[in-house]
Amino acid sequence: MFAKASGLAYAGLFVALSVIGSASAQNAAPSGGLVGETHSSLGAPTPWGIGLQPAAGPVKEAVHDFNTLVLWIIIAITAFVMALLGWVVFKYRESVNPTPSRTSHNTMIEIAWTVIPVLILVVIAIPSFRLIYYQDRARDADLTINVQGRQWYWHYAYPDNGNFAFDSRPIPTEDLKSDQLRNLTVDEPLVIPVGATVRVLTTGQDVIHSFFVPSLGVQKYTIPGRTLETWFKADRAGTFYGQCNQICGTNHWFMPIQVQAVPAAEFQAWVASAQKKYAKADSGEAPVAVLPAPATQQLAALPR
Ligand SMILES: [Cu+2]
Repeated sequence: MFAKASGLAYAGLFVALSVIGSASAQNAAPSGGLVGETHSSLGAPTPWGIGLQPAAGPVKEAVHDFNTLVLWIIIAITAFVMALLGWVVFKYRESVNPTPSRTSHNTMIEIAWTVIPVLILVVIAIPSFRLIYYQDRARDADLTINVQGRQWYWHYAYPDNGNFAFDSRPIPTEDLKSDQLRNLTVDEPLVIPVGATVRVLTTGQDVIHSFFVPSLGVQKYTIPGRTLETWFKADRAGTFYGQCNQICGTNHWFMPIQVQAVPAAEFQAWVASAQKKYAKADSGEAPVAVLPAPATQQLAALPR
């Protein structure tokens, strides 16, 4: 029985490896494309959506590739274990096998069920580390944006485009226009040029928040007293939504993120108007943290 079982284990590994092979082959082809290369791509959750949001840039495409690889490995392992269980239940049922074997050790099979999982983990670890280092730093960034998480709004600064800074808050439900998304559309979106490598430096003013935009493949904690780096690139124009995804206090829901990717000329025009409209980031006249009305009311109601 054990000789048979270990033969089966090797057969299972062979199946698993060939599945991994085909999953890697798929990686060579472009993946994670968005439906229609329209001028206004949308990165937002959809009702009954399954799986990851479509990719709007290279970082998210790499996330998709890694997710596909791990998914196929999970499918192979699950199918193999289920088949093995079914085989044992059927073949060694009491009616055909009344006196079970009393064997308690088999060196070969014990080595196999130790080494094979290790190999599977190595197969997962290599692309996993590659992805982490790919997301880690912006090489040859075209612009830098400072993102600061605050209780409870986002504070954005453009240090190399005139060093202006502004706050971003959601549009209250009662003021939403028909094309605006509840708890996602904000008053002052983060504007970026299409195709530019955007370096993001995150800090936290008060507690830990997290800057998370699924369709651009970016997620970074904003930690008080630390500066973390990551990057993203939108390879098409559009609106890409995200949210703070680190529970940061009573108005955590009040921190949606809206990234507006526009053509370079449009971005320059926006920068020119933003320099006039917003305060200098380090002038000492940066907007004072004024809590929006709902937040103020909720805070006042809290027991102290
Ligand atoms: Cu939060």
